[in-house]
Amino acid sequence: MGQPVDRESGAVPQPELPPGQRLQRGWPVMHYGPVPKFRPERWEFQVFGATADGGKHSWTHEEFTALPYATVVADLHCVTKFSMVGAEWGGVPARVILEIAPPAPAVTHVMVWAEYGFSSNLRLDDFASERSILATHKDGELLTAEHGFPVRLVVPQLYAWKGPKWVRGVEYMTADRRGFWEERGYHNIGDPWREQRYSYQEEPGDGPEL
Ligand SMILES: Nc1nc2c(c(=O)[nH]1)N[C@H]1C(S)=C(S)[C@@H](COP(=O)(O)O)O[C@H]1N2
Ligand SMILES: [Mo]
Repeated sequence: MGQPVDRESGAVPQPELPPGQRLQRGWPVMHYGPVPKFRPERWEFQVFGATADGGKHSWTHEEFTALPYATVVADLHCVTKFSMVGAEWGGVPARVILEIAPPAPAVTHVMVWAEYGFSSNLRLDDFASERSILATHKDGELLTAEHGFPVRLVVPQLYAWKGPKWVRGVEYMTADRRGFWEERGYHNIGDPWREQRYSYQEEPGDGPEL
């Protein structure tokens, strides 16, 4: 059984994409700056900021990869308009981190930090969503260096820049603050289904003053 083909047009139906996106074959590499070199002995994953116990939590690479593992099938939507669909991401659900290193009750947002100071801010609810995952694998294989090894965040309901590659930590915040691209003209929330691409589209309440 192949894909169903529309008899009149001969077209293969496309998976449903957010407005303005087009399907990309293969998997492009897209990021700002160089690909960091992974040094396991220096790597740790940290949770800090407004934690419930006031302390900082950290895991070595070995500890991080021993955390509960799950898979999520999700698409990547780049704001430059390509989408990569149907990937199976494997890794540590963001919810696991929120359970083992809980935020203080006043936390509303998180800043996800990556190598070289790259960052992206998310509403706590987006980070905490069921399908948000700190991925170590794609389609059953370890991520490659250029796609974010050892860990990248995937938040299926947001544009892909909201998912840093080479993640090193999560900062719990009691007020919103803009991350790297959010300070540079991209939308503070970044919902692809609402085409929230650029900060000039923001409405009052969508983000901190620019
Ligand atoms: N650390 C880091 N992560 C990043 C970026 C970046 O510049 N730095 N770019 C984002 C953007 S814009 C996209 S589209 C996706 C691309 O992921 P890919 O290269 O695996 O396709 O990574 C995101 N994660
Ligand atoms: Mo992107």
